[in-house]
Amino acid sequence: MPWFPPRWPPSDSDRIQLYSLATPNGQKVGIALEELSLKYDAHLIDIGNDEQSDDEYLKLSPNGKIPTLSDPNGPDGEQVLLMETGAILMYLADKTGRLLPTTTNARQQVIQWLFFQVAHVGPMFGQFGHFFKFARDKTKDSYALNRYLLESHRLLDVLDERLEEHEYIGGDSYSIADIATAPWVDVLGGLYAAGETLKLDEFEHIQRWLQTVTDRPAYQRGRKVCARD
Ligand SMILES: N[C@@H](CCC(=O)N[C@@H](CS)C(=O)NCC(=O)O)C(=O)O
Repeated sequence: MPWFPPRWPPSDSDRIQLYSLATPNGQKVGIALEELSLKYDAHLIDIGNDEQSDDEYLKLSPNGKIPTLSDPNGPDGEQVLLMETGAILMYLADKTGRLLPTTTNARQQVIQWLFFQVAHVGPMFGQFGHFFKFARDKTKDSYALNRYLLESHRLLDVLDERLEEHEYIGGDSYSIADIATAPWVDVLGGLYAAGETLKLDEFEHIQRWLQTVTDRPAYQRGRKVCARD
């Protein structure tokens, strides 16, 4: 029998359950679920109120972070519980046979850039946003901000070069690597208001790609899943 956290009961116990908040990490899974036209229940986990540390939530995510996903009808007839967006996106792609190519080289390219996002883009842009926006008044020392600013800029260079040669991050087609990366690039000029500081306009290939991705109706619906307002 599938287990559901009593604090966040399903509306339909056959559906995928998403536990999330519309931060860049949370948005990735909402966007993928919308792109794949999967039916799901969305539960807002308010990290501002420390709901990610609730004992029931920790059974979904031992690391106490959003988002998490539960599929009560996993492919082997067993419930699948997952934390970590890279693992969740790969699971949804494999479940549906979409957004991840099947030939070895093309598949590994997408996985490589997906790992690049979760290992570098997310953590570094997140630290940059912390010191640039959220903790601006907490320290007068510019060391941390400069460190993450330089590294974020360097990562944008890497992405821009990749997108000069390929239409999408993973290669020729839209994939989970784009879904993982776009919310993190979007937030720089959006909530972080760091467009000028990072000179985002100068990354012409990123701008072309970001426009194409954010124009997708599923992206626009998915980014609002588990939004506070
Ligand atoms: N590597 C994780 C990162 C998840 C993550 O950092 N989530 C943040 C929100 S964007 C969180 O839950 N923060 C709450 C906390 O740190 O207590 C993933 O890709 O899923």
